[in-house]
Amino acid sequence: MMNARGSLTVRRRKMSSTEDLDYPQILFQYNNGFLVSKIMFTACELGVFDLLLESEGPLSSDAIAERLGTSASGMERLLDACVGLKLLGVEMKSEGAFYRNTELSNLYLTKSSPKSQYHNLMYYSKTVYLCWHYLTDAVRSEEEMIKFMYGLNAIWSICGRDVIGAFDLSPFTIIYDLGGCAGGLAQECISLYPNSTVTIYDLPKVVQVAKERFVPPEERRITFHEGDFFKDPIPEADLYILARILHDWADDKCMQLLAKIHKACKPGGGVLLVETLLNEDKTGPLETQLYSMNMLVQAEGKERTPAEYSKLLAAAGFREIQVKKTGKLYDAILGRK
Ligand code: ASE
Repeated sequence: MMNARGSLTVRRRKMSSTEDLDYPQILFQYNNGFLVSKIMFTACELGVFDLLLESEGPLSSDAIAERLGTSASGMERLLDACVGLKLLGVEMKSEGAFYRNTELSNLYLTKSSPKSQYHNLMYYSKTVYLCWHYLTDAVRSEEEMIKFMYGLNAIWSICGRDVIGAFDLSPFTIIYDLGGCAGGLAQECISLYPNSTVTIYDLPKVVQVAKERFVPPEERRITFHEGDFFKDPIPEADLYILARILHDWADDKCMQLLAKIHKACKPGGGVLLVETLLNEDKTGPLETQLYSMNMLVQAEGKERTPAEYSKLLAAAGFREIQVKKTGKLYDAILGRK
C-alpha cells in the first residue's frame, strides 16, 4: 500500500469500498506528519519529559503547567496529544488525569538520559524545520551555487577596476586568484595588466561552472586550477588575490591560509586582499556593518578593519602592508613577501 508497486495493484483491481477508505487515511497521516513532529519537539523543548523523569510520581497537567511556566489549557492539550502519540502515559484518578513518561520518552526524550536525542530533536525543530519551509523553492530552483556565482560576479563590473588598479600590479606577472569563482575580477586584472596571466584557483565544481558559463575559452590569459586551498597545495606565484575570501572565515582559518600563501609566494611577491573595510572604530560604513551581519548568517567570518587585516597579514609574515580605500564598496590591501 505504501510503495508504488502496492498502490498500482490496488488501482488495477476493482476497488472495494474498504480499499477506498485507506486512501484518506494515508493522505491524512502524511498531511499531519509535521504536526506530530512539532508536538514532540515542543514537549521536549518545554521540559515536559525532564520534569516527569525527576518527579516522584505522575503529575497533573496543572502541576506541570505551573512548574514549567506555561498556560494550563495549552499544556493540557499538549500532554493529551503526547498520550495519543505514546510519548506519555496517563492514569485517571478522582482528582483528574495524571501523566507519566513512557519508556521511549524516558530513554530518548529526556536531556539526562545516556541515549538522549534531545539535542538532535532541537536541531530539527530550530534549524531543519525552518529550512524545509523553502523545500519548494529548493526543488524548483536552478542550482543555488550557480545563482550565487552570478550574484557575486556582478559587483566586479562596478568595483573591479578600482580594486585592481588601487596598486601598480604590473610587476606581478603570474597571478593566482584564490577563490576566483566566476572570474569577474580575473577579467579586470588581465585587461589592466597586459603582461600578466591569471589562474583562477577554486573548487572543482566551481571551476567547471566558471569554464562553462563565465570565462570565454578564447581568453588565453585566464587559466584554471581545481583544488581546495585549505587542503591542497598552492602553486608558486608572484601575486595571490584573495577577493572576499578572508571575510568568510574566522581568524584562525585566515591565519592558516595566509601562512600557506606566504610559504608558496615568490620572494618579492605579494598578496592582494579585496574586502569591504570597516572604520577602525567600527562605527561604519553602514553597508559594511550590514555585510558583516550577513557573514554571521551565511558564512563563518566577519568584515574587518584595516588594522585587523594588517595584523593577520603581518602575523603570516607579510610586510610593507599598504591599505587603499577606493571610495567604492570594496577596498584593497597589499602585503609583500
Ligand atoms: C561571501 C559573499 C557574499 C559569502 C556569502 C555572501 C555576498 C552575499 N553572500 O563571501 C556578497 C556580499 N554581500 C553581502 C550582503 O554580504
